[in-house]
Amino acid sequence: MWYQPKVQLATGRIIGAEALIRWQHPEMGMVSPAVFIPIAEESSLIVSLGEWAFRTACETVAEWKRQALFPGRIAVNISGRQLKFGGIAELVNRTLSDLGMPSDCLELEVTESVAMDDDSGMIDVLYRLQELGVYLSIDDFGTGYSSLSYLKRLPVRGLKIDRSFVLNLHEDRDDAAIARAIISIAGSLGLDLVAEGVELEEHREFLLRNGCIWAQGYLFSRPLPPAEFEARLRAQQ
Ligand code: G
Ligand code: G
Ligand code: MN
Ligand code: NA
Repeated sequence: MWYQPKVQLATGRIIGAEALIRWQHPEMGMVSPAVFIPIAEESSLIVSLGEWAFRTACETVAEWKRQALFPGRIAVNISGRQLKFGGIAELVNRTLSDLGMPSDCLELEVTESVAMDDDSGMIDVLYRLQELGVYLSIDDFGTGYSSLSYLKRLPVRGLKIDRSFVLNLHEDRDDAAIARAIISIAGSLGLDLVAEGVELEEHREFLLRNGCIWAQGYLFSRPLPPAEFEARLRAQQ
């Protein structure tokens, strides 16, 4: 598992992290999760892989918390199949109690298409997670085909503006308008907002000027192996 800082846009200060799975293959080199997660999702492998990813991220962050190094929440990506069939609430409950980690240290990111799945079993799982005190956020916000009504229906606390809207917002009027609209939706609904894919100073300035407070992206840091992430945490103590 690697870790990408989530930062305060105004200062660059780390306020949390997203855990991202990595596969160093002996012959193929680094294989992207964009390649192997969809394949794992075709079978029940996603459940054991997801459990490993979740547990590893929580163990690492619990240790950083013990050393008072890590602020805020660790965000873990959860796929639709994991939510539906993975016994996620039990996994969360068991892992947090094993590690003595409070549930407000944990965030789960689910994509918009997963959150919109009308399956009532899915809705129940999200409410069970909320009851456990887990923070839920919508990943890649704006890319699913959304009616927005699901935001009222589900126990969602935060949104992540998809990086496809951030990439050109300094030179594309439509992307700029979409980004402003998402900032406004989050504000009106009382949801937290993180902008993804912040790569340029122009992105940072635009987002700050338009009221976005938190971000993630290469301008601040790429995803880092745990030792490098830990060094960043120590450097900002
Ligand atoms: O980190 P990277 O950009 O390579 O990730 C590509 C995709 O893989 C992203 O959509 C990301 O959400 C997903 N991903 C990364 N790590 C995990 C993980 O631990 N579990 C799941 N389900 N998806 C992940
Ligand atoms: O789908 P999800 O948001 O979980 O995907 C996160 C992925 O986005 C991570 O795998 C990470 O490698 C990638 N990522 C993070 N920051 C940036 C960025 O600034 N630019 C680009 N192109 N990708 C990024
Ligand atoms: Mn994510
Ligand atoms: Na995303």
